[in-house]
Amino acid sequence: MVSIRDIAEYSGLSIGTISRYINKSGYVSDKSGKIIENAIRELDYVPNEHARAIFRNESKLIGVIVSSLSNPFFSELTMYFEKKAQEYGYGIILFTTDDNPVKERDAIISLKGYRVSGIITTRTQIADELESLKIPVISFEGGDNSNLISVSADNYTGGQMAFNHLYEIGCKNMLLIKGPNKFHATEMRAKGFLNSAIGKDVNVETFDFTSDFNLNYNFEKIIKNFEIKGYDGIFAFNDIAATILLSHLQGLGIRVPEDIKLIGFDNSFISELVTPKLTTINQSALEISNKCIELLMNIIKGKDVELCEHLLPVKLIKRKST
Ligand code: XLF
Repeated sequence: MVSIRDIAEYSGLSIGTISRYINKSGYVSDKSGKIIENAIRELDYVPNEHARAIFRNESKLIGVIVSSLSNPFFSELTMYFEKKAQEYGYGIILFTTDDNPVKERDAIISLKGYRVSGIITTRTQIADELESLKIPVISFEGGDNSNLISVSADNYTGGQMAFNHLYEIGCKNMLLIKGPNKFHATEMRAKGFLNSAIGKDVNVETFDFTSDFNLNYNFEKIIKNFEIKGYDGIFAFNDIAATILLSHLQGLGIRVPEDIKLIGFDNSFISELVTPKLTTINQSALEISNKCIELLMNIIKGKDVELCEHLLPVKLIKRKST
């Protein structure tokens, strides 16, 4: 392995000068810089990141903990986390948890071992433990009652938008497919939806969906209810739930939007791939990831960051399923 010592020998400059240049930790003249660049190229030198992390007690890495990559929203989010982190000269280390607190705890232990500079968590199940970490943490959908700095879409308004849209297009007998109780975001979407229905001439029923993405989910039970109760509009708590539902409805010969209107939440790429294209509430994975990384970088650089839930705007995207 080529080391700084080899670069020094090849270039005739001191190890101190080379180290200052590579670590950007002090003055090096332009002339020496060019000589060092040439030596690096010729010898194909790559800095030993492990050694640098140990020396600084910090790596140029950010730990990213996401629920699951099989949900397209989280894969988009992860892609943007990586892109934005790179703009600041950081890489990411990724862990997935399936929303399991034990896996999340294990991920944190590993990330501490890697000496990451900061951590971004999504839908954390261990907020109290994260609060006491000595590493900067930004929590996506961490909720408003933890002491973590969190970023979320404006889920409550999104729920209101979904209801208002179904109501305006004439739905009178609606079904809210609500996400798991443990997710703050889906609770807020459901609240916004249900509160908007108060005082209106509509029937709204709620179905508790216990997981995020599960192809083996018991749809039979829901579908039976459609036939009996004649729902005319459905709000599913995210796009992946909505699209799975769509395929089951179609399998049973129930037409969307003719028999039932369907709206999701996320505006992940899958919402445009299905037929009919899915009406949904946009929460921008790009804006969310940019905000998370910017806040994290500010904390890492010692700048003041407001300790609160940072809410990002949502938008109704009308497509063919309604
Ligand atoms: O936690 C919520 C539920 O699912 C998250 O924002 C998502 O919408 C992602 O699909």
